[in-house]
Amino acid sequence: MALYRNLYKAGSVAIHFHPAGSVKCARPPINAIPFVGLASASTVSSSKRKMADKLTQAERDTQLQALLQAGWKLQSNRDAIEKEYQFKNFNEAFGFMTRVALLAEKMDHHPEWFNVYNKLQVTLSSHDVNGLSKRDLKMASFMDKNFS
Ligand code: H2B
Repeated sequence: MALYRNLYKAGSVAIHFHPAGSVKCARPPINAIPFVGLASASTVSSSKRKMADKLTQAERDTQLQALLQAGWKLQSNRDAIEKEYQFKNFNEAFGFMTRVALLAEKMDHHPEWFNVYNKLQVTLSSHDVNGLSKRDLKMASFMDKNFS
């Protein structure tokens, strides 16, 4: 490095700097992120929309029932579902958690979970509706689909 610095000072090396904007950055500058936060600037508030997300009895009887058949369990003290996944090792468990985390962030809906080595206990519920919502079903189905 010192050699390069000296050569650079001496003017004998053409160091190529990437012109602004030419380097792909994992995180775009904050002012380049389209602002979607005002998507809720419609007449319906986001909390009302989230309430509409609450599971109907018909959805409980069909979609929730299907998840219970697939190993999810209703908690006794709370309108929430839980499941335990077991993986080959920590790498597999954490890879799975990473894939789920990306969806969770996109949906702004985050699982409660606990991981030790190859085991993962997940609880899904929606705080804003104080119980199960369609988001929990979507998250649970995504997890089951991605579990191998
Ligand atoms: N995750 C879950 N599981 N339920 C929610 O109701 C919820 C969430 N709400 N993640 C989001 C974030 C809320 O706290 C923020 C403020 O929108």
